[in-house]
Amino acid sequence: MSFRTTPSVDYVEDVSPGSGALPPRAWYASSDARSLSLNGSWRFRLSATAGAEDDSFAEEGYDAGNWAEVTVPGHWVLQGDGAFGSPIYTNHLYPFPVDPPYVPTENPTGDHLRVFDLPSDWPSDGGAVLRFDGVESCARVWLNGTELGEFKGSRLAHEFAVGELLKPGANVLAVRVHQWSAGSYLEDQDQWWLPGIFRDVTLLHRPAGSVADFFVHASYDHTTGEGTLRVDSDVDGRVLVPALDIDVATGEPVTVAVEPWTAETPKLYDGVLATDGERVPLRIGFRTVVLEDGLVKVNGTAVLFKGVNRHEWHPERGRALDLETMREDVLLMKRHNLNAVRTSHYPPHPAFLDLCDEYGLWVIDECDLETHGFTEQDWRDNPVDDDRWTPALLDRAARMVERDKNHPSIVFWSLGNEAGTGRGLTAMAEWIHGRDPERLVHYEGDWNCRDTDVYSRMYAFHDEVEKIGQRLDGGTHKRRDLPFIQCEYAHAMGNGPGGLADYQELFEKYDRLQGGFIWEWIDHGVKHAELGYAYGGDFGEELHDGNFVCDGLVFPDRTPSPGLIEYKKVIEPVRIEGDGANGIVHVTNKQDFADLSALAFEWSCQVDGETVESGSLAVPALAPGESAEVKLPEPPADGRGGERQWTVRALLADDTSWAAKGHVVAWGQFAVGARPLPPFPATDRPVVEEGRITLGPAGFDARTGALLSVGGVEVGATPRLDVWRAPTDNDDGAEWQTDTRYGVLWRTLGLHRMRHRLVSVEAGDDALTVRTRVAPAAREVGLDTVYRWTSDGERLRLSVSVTPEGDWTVPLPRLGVRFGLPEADGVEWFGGGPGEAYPDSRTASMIGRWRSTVDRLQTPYVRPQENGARADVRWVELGGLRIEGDPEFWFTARRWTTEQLDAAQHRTDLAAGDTVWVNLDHGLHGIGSQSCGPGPLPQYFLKAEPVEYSFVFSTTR
Ligand code: IPT
Repeated sequence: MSFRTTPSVDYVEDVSPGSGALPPRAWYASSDARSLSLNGSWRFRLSATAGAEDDSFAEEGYDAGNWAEVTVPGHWVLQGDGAFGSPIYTNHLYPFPVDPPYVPTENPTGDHLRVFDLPSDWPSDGGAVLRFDGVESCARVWLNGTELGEFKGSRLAHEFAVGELLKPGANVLAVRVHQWSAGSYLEDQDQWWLPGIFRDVTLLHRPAGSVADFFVHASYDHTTGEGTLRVDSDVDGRVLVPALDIDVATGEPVTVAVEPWTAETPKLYDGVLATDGERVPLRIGFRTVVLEDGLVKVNGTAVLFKGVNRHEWHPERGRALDLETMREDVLLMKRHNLNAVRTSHYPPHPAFLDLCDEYGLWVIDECDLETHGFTEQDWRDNPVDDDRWTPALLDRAARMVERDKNHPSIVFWSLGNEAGTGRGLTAMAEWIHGRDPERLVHYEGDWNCRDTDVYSRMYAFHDEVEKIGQRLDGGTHKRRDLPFIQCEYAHAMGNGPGGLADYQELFEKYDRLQGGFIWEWIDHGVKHAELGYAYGGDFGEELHDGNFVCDGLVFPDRTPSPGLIEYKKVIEPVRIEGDGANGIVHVTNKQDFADLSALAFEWSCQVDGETVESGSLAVPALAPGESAEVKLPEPPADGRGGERQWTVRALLADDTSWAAKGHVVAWGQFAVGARPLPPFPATDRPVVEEGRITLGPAGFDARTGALLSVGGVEVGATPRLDVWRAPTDNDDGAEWQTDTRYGVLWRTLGLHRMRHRLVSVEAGDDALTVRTRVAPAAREVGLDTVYRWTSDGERLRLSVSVTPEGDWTVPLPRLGVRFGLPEADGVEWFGGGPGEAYPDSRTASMIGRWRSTVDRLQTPYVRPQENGARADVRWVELGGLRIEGDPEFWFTARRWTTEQLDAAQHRTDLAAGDTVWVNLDHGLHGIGSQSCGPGPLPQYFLKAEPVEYSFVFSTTR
């Protein structure tokens, strides 16, 4: 015999999208119809299972006085200080058994209750709808004790008709939210699992005769300069666009001369859709998106996407984003020269798309769909290839397209991410193509491009991308005629990505390559009292993927990481190159639509990194793709024989909506001549006395050859060869990567525990020579290292020569010297800055005079790792010492050792010691993006080869 002891929760595991909700429609804010936000504090009760509690809480008069409270929008696991469970991070693994459509009995369920007063002047005519903009993952809703229905599709809007149920005075809204549901199988995105009502809840008045749904069709004919507008509306009305003298009936096309909308020139026309019942504001952007000549063209021009993948993230509020945070993302993107965003991997809060229309960003709007975990079972039982799930997939496609269809910024609809292939995806694509033939369809998972209008891939290596650019990649007939984008590339996890400039060069070289989208925008670190930012595993998850969730161009608090600064330079809209010796600048407009009239140009001339003269540079308002040569003034006289260079900058000529006048969008630098290197005469001879050797300003330990002091500056630890760096996420690489994962091999070889055997200390006529052999235990490979110290009486020169011995099958992480200073704080240098740079991420490093502090030199990656190197350093001053390099060197200083950095798991594991550790490197190995893509390209390898390099030390005190 079987009987039920719990209320029915069958809908939770039902593959259907739900019941009771209204059909999807455009998302908009009416000008005159009333609305009431139901955001705020709600009563909250958490149960361990879906059916633990009956539904009496939804009844009027239920006393929830002893319940806890949560803030809506929000995720309950991020509220209540752990009392409501914790977040779980997995990349693609389902954190429950793969047994579709069933979910665990342990299914955290949050009952939410909100009693709201209907304003006394709330109109009594017409109807009302209750809108949920996002609830993860399944909700059942009651108003005043009457059940409205249930729904799934976490990042999609759902509305219910509630006009009949509303009452004057107090109304009781009850929402039961289940963390897991059949819908969870469709939402296996690489992110935290975060249940809750995480987007707005709004009550909307729907006056009689109000707009139900409408579709703005606004195309642009680049051959005539005319736009055609037609607004289809379920309810007849008129369409008014005052600036264009448009006043037409809905459904009627009208053609007039317009300025088109592009991401570079986001011209929006304000309009109104007026029906008997309401006025709806329109923001109309005229543009036409087509696939033509194998290219994605907007308004007749092929577009180069300089994009990023954006997840919604806030370190305290998770995916519950406020408008200011969304605006901050858009402003940061615009200020860093990005022109495109893929809303990985779900439709964002609709307000974000308004911002993209307004500020100008091309958008790939992606459906809330990913079934990645099925890859673990070779995609068996994948919901996208199982007809029972197709209604849910079509519901998701429709909810995305209908909600977002009026945004000019959206050029692609994306079916979802990492869901394999199957009939359900084809059905989605067919439906979308039919509903909106004016946009293109994207999906990465089908390399045959059966359903898509673009060949899209992720993390393709440079050589393959080049082959695709040359159309030598084969593929289906259909694919061969399609343009190519990388919907994800350059994995920005930890230090990196490296290799961006090399990708960009390919994108610019081959027409078929229409750019890409960096993975990803922001680190999803969760703010944490003890750890700084928490990542996978920090909440004791059974399965997790560690810090793979921190792979963004900005840190969790949206501070740009060096990767974003590098990307900004790599994708700058103007290329500024020059011939410094002849004083010629070559300027190219690399934009697709705008001329250069928004920019002003400035030249400056530096001697030894310090600007001595500057002025403005007249550059013609070049059309897209055009270039010009412009003559620079005569360089200032070479009075003190320093190193002279030009810097030319392109700045905003006026304030824009996204940055102020003077904001630098692009720059170039070119040397007037080579860096002069004065000779260093070795005039002094080492003097040996009572266990100590004196050479010029320096003292050494006669037994070990260790440097003890220079002038008055005590050296805590003598400069000695260093090859180790705390491996970056990109050094360690992802286990599936085909490139060699050197981070792992370096440790296996023992490069983190090199031993230094002292061979000899020789005080000669003009030099102190210390010979050593540096090698790891258990290995025969080694580095013969000779330190040769000389002095001109005032200064001290160290020349290091390194000769590898044995069979070195790996590149070196770094090659240089490391030493310790007892104290140092302020740092000044002449070289690359102001930020971090590595061999394949150094494009943004600008030569100049820079000042910082040891603390500020650190890049605080969420998981600590190698960071903070400055490139091309001619000299640096810190801790009372001045160090000049021959040749230029890489400089790093930190208050902890590399070993401590290597051991740290979170920022808070790093504590300042009493020594400042300084690395002066002759070479560094490249960074690459192997945490999900290729390692460094061969030209950025630091090969073990014989080298010699030197430094001159003097004191500044
Ligand atoms: C790719 C995913 O699409 C994305 O969501 C994210 O997980 C990214 O990788 C890595 O951070 S899938 C890739 C593992 C092939």
